[in-house]
Amino acid sequence: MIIPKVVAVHDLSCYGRCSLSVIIPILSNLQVQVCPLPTTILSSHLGGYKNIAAVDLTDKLEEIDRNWQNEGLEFDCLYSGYLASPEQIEIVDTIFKKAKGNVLKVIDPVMGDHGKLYSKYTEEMQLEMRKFILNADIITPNYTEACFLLGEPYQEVQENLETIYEYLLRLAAWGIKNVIITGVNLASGQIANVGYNSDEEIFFVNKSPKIPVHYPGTGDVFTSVLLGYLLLGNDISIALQKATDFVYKCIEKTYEQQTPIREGILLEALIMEI
Ligand code: PXL
Repeated sequence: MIIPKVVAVHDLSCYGRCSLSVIIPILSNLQVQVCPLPTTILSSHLGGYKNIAAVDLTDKLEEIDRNWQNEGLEFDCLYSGYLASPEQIEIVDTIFKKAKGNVLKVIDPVMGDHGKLYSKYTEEMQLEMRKFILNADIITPNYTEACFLLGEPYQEVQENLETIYEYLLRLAAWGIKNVIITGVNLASGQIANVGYNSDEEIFFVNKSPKIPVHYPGTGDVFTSVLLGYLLLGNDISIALQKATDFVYKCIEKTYEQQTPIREGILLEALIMEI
């Protein structure tokens, strides 16, 4: 039995169901081994809690990576998400660049949502992120992040997907094989996740009904499910459908329970349904 190994370069938010707290259980459940490379330990995620306690692990990233190399460890995939400073982006960029062989590189360029950058996200980090994503085989920006990467204005609602197709082609033209833009708000009242594979020159569109709530961590859930299905050998259209369906189910079931939004989706209740 071959279990794929993923290096997951993300923060550990200890409360609020995002980043490593959802990535590890989801990928494990899909029979993928997660080797966390934790960038920061935070008392919670940054979306709704005050006076967050943090341990910055920037200095440890290279040390952990060196140790793994000295041990001769090999991985099938590098997967990064929220990075907290330009230094972290630079270090992770070096780690991605020196990965040898057939290593799938997945970058979720976590920078913001709802038309705004996260409060700690500086102009410099945005520029670093633009360079860093050039390492990727797959990127999964949400619509807000796609706008920031391309320097385009944020629009609350899309009449159709023409603009999104254009954004996908522009990002793919940077040399990124698979680009997926998530959370596109359509005038029809639906939410779309839209992908493009530049090898086959095909678009993928998955739509789900819009539920009027935004839980933190759903981007991490989405990309983890997508990645798990890809590493199990599914093609991207199947993986995208699985990720879209699971995130929708999580939001729908969590919304029914009316739990605090900042606590994220009820992953424990739903994880067996991935
Ligand atoms: O889910 C993305 C994410 C990751 N890490 C931290 C966050 C967020 C989103 O708010 O605050 C620390």
